[in-house]
Amino acid sequence: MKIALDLAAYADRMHERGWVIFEDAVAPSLVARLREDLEVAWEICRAHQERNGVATDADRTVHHLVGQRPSFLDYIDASAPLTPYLEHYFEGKCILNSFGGAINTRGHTSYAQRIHRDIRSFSGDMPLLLNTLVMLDEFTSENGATYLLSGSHKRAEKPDEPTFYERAEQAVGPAGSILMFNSNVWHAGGENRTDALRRSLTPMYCRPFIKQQFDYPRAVGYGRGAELSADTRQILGYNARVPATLDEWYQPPERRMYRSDQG
Ligand SMILES: O=C(O)CCC(=O)C(=O)O
Repeated sequence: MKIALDLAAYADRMHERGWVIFEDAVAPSLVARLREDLEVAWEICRAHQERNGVATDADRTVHHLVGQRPSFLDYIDASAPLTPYLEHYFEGKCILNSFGGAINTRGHTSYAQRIHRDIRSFSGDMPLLLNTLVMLDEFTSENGATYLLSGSHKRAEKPDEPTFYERAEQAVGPAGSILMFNSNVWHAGGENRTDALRRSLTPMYCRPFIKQQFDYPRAVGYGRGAELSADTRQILGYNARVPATLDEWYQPPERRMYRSDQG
């Protein structure tokens, strides 16, 4: 992964607008594998959604991809160059909060196309949650590039719909670009008015003391922690786990489930 934006410019944009795009960040070969695996993940998730009666309002959305197919874990590995940007935003370490995706198609809508933000409690200046969206196809105004209202991370109130669509900008970029935004920013997926797919991944990150939406270390396997890179182990949450037995609790600092450097 290559990130062309320097940290000072990133910090400035995140402060003022609340979002940035890292253009062409993900290698085309990995983008191609992620696209293929997204289709497989859709079949897997769809079967669960249908079995449990929650297959509405979903327009081919998928959830908790790490562990479903190898390329999703490879993305976490490849995204080590994001760490300085993530740590700058969080003023310290962070972990993966969720890792979903979507295959947006003409004529279908999903919950992500309503004006929303992904943190239920406005957190103001306290960085708790951060969205990313990996463009697996080129994002254009025609295929539904995400709308974001710049600066809206500084206000608690939801903008009304006319104001939002009058002022919001669309995050356009070539396939392989990463949109990153403060989770307090009001945003909405756009409508795909083309016959081509608009595919995305949406890894979200949080401070390590916040509960993950899925227990990624358990899903990947506690036993596999040692074979992962230090960055991947950190991001998946291996350093911020909850002990479930006294044996897991009573451990020397280097083997604790929740490490002292996690905030
Ligand atoms: O699909 C999009 O463009 C927006 C995704 C979104 O709203 C989200 O990840 O919260």
